[in-house]
Amino acid sequence: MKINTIKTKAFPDQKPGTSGLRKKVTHFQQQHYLENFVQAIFNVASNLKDGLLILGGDGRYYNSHAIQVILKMAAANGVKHIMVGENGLLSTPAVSHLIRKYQAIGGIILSASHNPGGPDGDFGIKFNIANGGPAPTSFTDAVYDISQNITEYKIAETKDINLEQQDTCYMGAMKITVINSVTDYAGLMEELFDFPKIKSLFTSGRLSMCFDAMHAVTGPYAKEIFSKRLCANVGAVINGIPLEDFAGGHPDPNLAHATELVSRLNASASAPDFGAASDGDGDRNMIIGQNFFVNPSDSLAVMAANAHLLPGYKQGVRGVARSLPTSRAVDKVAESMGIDCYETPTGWKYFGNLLDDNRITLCGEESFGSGSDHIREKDGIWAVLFWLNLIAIKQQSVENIMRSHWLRYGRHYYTRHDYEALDSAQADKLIKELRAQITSLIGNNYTGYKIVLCDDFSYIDPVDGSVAENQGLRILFDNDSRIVFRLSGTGTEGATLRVYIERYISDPAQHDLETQTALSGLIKIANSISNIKQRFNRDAPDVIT
Ligand code: G16
Repeated sequence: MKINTIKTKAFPDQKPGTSGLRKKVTHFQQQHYLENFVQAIFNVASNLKDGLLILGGDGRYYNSHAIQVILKMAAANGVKHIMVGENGLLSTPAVSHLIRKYQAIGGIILSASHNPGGPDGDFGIKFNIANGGPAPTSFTDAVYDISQNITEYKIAETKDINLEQQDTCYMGAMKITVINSVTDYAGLMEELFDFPKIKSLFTSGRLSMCFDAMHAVTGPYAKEIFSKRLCANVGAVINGIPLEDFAGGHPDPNLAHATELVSRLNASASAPDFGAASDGDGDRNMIIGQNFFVNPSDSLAVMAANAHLLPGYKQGVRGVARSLPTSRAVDKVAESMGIDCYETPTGWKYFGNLLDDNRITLCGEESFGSGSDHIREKDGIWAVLFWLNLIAIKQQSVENIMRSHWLRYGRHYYTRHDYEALDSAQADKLIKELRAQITSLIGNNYTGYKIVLCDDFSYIDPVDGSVAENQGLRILFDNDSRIVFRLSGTGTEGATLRVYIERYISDPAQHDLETQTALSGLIKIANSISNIKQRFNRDAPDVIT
């Protein structure tokens, strides 16, 4: 096998964001762009030489091409063995599990998560380390540094590998195993949850469900687990065939994008009892009941309060963690259970050390992500199974489970307002100006809301002492309300400003308010502090979750 060393030039924009490198497909299609970044990964993860690498993606446009390139570059860089998903498909949680199960050195996941796909859509690449979790900042910084000085990369000159069937072959000395994308992951789920109990919900006709795979990677996982192993109702999985462009959709499991699912659950006659959706690479989840939306922050709180009832978590919950902008619903549960609750920056990578150090069992984010110590990624199908198992135990609807939770712990009304495709320089200026004035806001009164704390969140990892600064501007009010401003680290067009708004109400008589109405006072305060509408000439947010 001939190995070519190709001369190249650095690209200035290869700094990974919240979750890997995400750009337009057309950007990745520039000559050497993908190869430069992959070579930088191989240089940093030098222990991949002679080790095992897991490789797969969410099936979006450019996935197949990128996999063949990475296989050839891996062979040229001395990787000993690669396990790759059939047809190049592996969900992000499945990769995390495979890394742990087969003691791989790491995994490369090709995905831009919930971002749209297709030739004009987005593509992405991320690296997960040996614990199964996203590479920490020290790793991604090193990759970026190398990408800035790269002059050449190595690639084998050989034919493409057939990924359409499970098989073992060699590329030079490198072994390639094409594996079933679902089997190992489905086995792990059977260990964690009471499958017979969930199955009896379906076979007895007590529950019907609808899972929207959004034409992304979870289709095959959902069909195997919900339809085949759990015998869910006919039509339990919709949009279950992974497509390169997600059928033109936006594979983001929220009320704005999972519209087919939402309309099915809201149809009064014949509506399924339980609805769920996942995103492009299968790590996000949305849970809904009939005419009822479960906020992701609330979902995490419900999980923390009830995990001990489920077989995989009967030892109890050691501790929990949430990202800064996630509502503090889980904090209330942790407080009542007497366990630790960690507040981390946005990004699943910040949970890795807490999980490895056995400080937490569950963690989650407002961005439709929840997970546990079973792997080191958030996990969409896992979250759906968690809720199904809980319903089977409690024999209650989604809505009743949520309402009983609020009754006990109070309700955290919560919303996120996204302003997308803003001019990046203007968005940076806004954050800079807010940062400059933030401490002076303390003590200010806005009709019933008094500011008691204002800062730019920074985090010291309690395990390794690493520091992450400037992670979001948070404003706390004396009545437990909160506003957080930060810029997204996952967009590919201009800047996305996220405004997170939260209000706590313990009085059950006020648990039925419409969310935006309940938060209207705080929404006004957020705008008056930041002046977003006038600055960017926007009447309303582009997306509200
Ligand atoms: C990624 C990260 C999450 C993060 C989310 C939003 O999710 O893994 O930890 O919460 O992005 O990040 P941002 O607010 O910076 O856009 P995913 O599902 O896109 O990989």
